[in-house]
Amino acid sequence: MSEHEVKNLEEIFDARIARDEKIEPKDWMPEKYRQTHIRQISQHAHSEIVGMLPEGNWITRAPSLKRKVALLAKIQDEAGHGLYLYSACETLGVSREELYDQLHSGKAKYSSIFNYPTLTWADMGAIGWLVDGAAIINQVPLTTTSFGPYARAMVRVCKEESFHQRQGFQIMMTLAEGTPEQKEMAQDALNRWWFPSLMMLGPTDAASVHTEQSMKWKLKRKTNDELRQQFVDQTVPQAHMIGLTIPDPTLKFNEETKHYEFGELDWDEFWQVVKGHGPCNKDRISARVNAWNNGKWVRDAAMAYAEKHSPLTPEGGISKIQNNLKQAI
Ligand code: BYC
Repeated sequence: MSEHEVKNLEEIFDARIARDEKIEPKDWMPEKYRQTHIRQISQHAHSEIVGMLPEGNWITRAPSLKRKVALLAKIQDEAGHGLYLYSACETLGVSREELYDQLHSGKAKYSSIFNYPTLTWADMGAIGWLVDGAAIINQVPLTTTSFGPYARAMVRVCKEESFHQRQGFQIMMTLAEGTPEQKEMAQDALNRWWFPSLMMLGPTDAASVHTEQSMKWKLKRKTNDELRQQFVDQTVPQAHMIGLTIPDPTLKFNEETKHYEFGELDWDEFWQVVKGHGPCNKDRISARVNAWNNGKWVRDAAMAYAEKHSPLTPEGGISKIQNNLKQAI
């Protein structure tokens, strides 16, 4: 393609973005747009799948059958989110195997938040309330993102995340209204998950390398700092409502701006975790790699079954059609 033709296509593409049209997989798109989407959507998919692990740790120790059923359902939802997102990513021309390989080899990132340990049952409440709460704030704007398959996946994901957030908040509320020990457990979980949840929304706008371009492409609709402020403004009153204290002595409500002001986050800790040196990074990756290796026989069996029953193979459909024909004659 000549330079002139590419420029022409770029102009058409930019005009479509300006008109808020959805870009679909077979449409022409700049290579950088495609690569940026593969990066973000695959990181998002990996986060959903790795995010099952900290909660999976508590399925066998949930305090009642009702709590166990709700937690199981939530974790299964996360698996579903991962699958929609991997499928959306595949429409951009990358294979599922490549994406898994990037995760297992440590090349791909996933959300920093899932590299922290889940020490008590209250952590299940804190994850639902804070982590899924932050995820909703991040993902609602993504329902109007410019790439069609990503936007559509986000609509369903956000509905399910709302249930997750409520089940988490309900766990925290029950603990906060319980015995002094239970309330202390809830407060301890809030103390440990508050700052990692704020950092989950990404580095400050000043340090964010992708925000400017992603906002132009309408991949991102809000900046990391805007999302973080929205999360703080929404969550602080919820903590007050259930009698818990946000572990930030500098936190204060600004009557003029109508926003909460909060303290500096520990960005060194954030980058350490992102680079693989958080408390659980190694455990998370080895759990995924083991699951992949141990699941090989299931994938092989599923492929053998599919081949046997495929209308395109002699053992499968064709012989079945022949048998049916013979019987009909
Ligand atoms: N952790 O330029 P920036 C869930 C990286 S799962 C690790 O601001 P961007 C759930 C970033 O990738 C929900 N890395 O990037 C599941 C970039 O590095 P690369 C997960 C991070 O993309 C189970 C560099 O830092 N949600 O809800 O413009 C149970 C510079 O950052 C993080 C999503 O994935 C991080 N936290 O903005 C419960 C949402 N933050 O790629 C719950 C979709 C940044 O250049 N993703 N980095 O090597 C996004 O919205 C955006 O990608 C982000 C970052 C806001 C996260």
